[in-house]
Amino acid sequence: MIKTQIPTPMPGQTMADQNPESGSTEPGSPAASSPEQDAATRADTAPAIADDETAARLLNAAGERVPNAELEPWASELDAEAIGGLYRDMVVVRRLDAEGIALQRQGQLGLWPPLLGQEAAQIGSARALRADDFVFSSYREMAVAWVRGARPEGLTRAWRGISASGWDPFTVNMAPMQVIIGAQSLHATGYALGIQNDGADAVAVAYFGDGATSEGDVNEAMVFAASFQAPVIFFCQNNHWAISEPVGLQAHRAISDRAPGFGIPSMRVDGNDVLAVFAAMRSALDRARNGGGPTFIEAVTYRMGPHTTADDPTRYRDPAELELWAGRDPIRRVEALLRGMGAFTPEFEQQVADAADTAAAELRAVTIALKDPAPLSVFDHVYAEPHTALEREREQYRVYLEQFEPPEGAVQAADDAESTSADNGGAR
Ligand SMILES: Cc1ncc(C[n+]2csc(CCOP(=O)(O)OP(=O)(O)O)c2C)c(N)n1
Ligand SMILES: [Mg+2]
Repeated sequence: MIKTQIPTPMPGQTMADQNPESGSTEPGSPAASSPEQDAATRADTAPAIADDETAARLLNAAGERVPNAELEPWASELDAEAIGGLYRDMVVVRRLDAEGIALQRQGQLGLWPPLLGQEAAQIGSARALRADDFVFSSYREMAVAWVRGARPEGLTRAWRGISASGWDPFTVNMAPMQVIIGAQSLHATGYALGIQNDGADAVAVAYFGDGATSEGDVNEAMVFAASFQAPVIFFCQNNHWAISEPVGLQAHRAISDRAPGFGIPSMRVDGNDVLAVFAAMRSALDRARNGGGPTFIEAVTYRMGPHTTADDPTRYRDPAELELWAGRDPIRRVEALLRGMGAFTPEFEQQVADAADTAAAELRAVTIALKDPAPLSVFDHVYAEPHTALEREREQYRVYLEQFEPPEGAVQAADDAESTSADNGGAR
């Protein structure tokens, strides 16, 4: 499944520059070019960005089933109805994602991290989980939160800047999204050790990106997970970019190659194939539930949009890449499969379109209706127990705020926000 790649030049280097005698071309050194030129060079030198040959799959880009003895047993329960459900989920979250971008552009959200192109990786993996499994994600797993049961306002609360989490972690069994790259892999491993100590058969799952695999946290989590055979799955969505850094800069071999070095079995699957992702996840879950310890899954996918709405990928990536990956669209291939099975009827298509429109309209309505919290409530949720330093800071801030006229409607909004926060249980 895994292919070795020839070391490629670092950004700003040519192959000749890899010779130490040829002098320094470190990015940022006097000889380095402008950021735009650096970005162009990176895209030119990134290895095998188009190469997904080594990823295991059950469904190719044309929507044809392909045999895979390792994955097939784990996808056997996916009949036409179940595949239709995965298709519906993917269409709905793509629509929610588009709505999230629109809401940000209209000033209703501060930021939005699009998942366009990663629907199969997120839906296939999340649908494989049980309700008592526990997810620790990054900021990009809106579709996972949706599947876990976070409802529309939960997807936007944090991006509107009014709450640290959109959902109650213990209702949906998913921790608040993590923005510190890779940190959630440690949280997941710790939680998995708790499951182990309880003698339960639930599994913890850490979702992170290709870039995160270069962080100490992810590597430390893998050491720990392997040492204690923790029931944790490291689910890496290799979307080929860490903001503007191509994956080839940090990974001169497949990312999934790293895990065996820690003693963790790994799989490299086509992340745009929802069936393969589901099967890989099911197989890893089975191992973890039965005392077989951790698994690392690399889902090879592609971030079709910007890193976030604050990013402009046209500054650093080649449009030809997008074209290539548009041809590997995760949703279109399932549509083709369902058509072949005679299950893509006009009624089904209409039901899915209606479900997507309803979800998006609800997301818009509930987001716009979200009230700002009272400014002083920021002190309520930082520490579990109050303490004098916190009280002092709160008082100082209260006096500071008193200097200003409250904006029109602010008092009412603050009162409402307090009750909303309380109604929302742990979602603070
Ligand atoms: C510890 C840490 N370092 C740097 C950042 C800034 N940062 C935010 S997103 C990101 C790239 C992450 O890329 P990847 O792990 O591939 O995830 P993706 O955004 O592609 O889903 C970086 C470096 C951060 N949030 N946390
Ligand atoms: Mg990435």
